[in-house]
Amino acid sequence: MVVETFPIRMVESPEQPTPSDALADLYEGFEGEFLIPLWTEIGDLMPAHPRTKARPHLWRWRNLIRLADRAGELVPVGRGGERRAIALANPALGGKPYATPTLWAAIQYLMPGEDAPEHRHTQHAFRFVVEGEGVWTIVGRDPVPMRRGDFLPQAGWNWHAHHNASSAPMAWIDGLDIPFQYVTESQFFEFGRDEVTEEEHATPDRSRSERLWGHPGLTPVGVQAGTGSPLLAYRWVHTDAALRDQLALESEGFRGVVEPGHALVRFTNPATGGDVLPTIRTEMHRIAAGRESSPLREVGSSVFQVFDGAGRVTVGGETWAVERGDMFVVPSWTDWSVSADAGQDGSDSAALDLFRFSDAPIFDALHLYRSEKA
Ligand code: GTQ
Ligand code: FE2
Repeated sequence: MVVETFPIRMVESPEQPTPSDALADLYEGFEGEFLIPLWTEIGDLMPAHPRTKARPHLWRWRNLIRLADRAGELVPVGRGGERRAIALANPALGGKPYATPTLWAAIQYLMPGEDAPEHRHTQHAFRFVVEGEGVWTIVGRDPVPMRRGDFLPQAGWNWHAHHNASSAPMAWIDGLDIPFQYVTESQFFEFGRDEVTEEEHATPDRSRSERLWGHPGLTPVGVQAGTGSPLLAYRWVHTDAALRDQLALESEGFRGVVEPGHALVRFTNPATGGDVLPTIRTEMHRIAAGRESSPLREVGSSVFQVFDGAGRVTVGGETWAVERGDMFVVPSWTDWSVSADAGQDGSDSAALDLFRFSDAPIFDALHLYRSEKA
């Protein structure tokens, strides 16, 4: 039988006991009994502030979409693999398909006429569309159209399938709390029906969920909302108008933005006003042309996707010029800031729009969230 041993470090240092044969014996005794002392581990276990294992990293959309297109040609989608989804793997997380220690981010791809089969899982999920249209995600038998700029949350344990009803391939991004549920060992998964009905292949312009829950400030009385947002699509027209109004109010001299030149909206659950998903916070940022956000560090990790415009992003020691579709990671307690390129004519059509998702609700719920101006 192979007994795993824990390497307990005996080192020469003012904070450590003086190395000796007797100390080596003691440490061997610990190892034999599967015991580890705090004093050799404390620096790593209990640092003064979060020390992330993840690394800032940027994925270029042109590369993501090129490789997803190729996967569309070579890789079938169906039962077993479930989804033609390709995960962003943080280069510092040991080859795991994790964008951050808690978050999964992937590009998913469906060919014309294809179906991704029905299933459900405890992992909370969402879709965000940076370009294209033609896929309906069918959530609890409600077909929900997906188009550029739309944000579509799917709280855990809802049945869902995807159907491309158009004659062109479509790509979008998925965000899930797969790594968080993996490390906390809380996942469940079930296969659904192998095929959804013809009725569910319907292509309505709006989902039933939007007809119930998609009217600002109006809650349908007598309708039960489950876990996470009952509204299954947040449409770009609304998000865009909210951001435009914030910046317009600011330019008119009224209070309207989180900081000068930076409009910010959070996607919220209309039944509670809280985050759309129990473990994932999602936001849309708009940085006016030529403006920048102030550097910030926060507990928890985020993934961003550039929705529109061009600018510069600084995360930790890295700076990148970014454009539409590019995705990047901000690890925990890592300084980040963004700036929008100056517009040709000074018009705000050159604003930088950034979709962001993070694990903040987890830390909020546990009273662990902190932020600091860098
Ligand atoms: O679309 O249902 O990227 O279950 C990962 C797991 C997408 C999905 C992913 C999933 C899905
Ligand atoms: Fe899924």
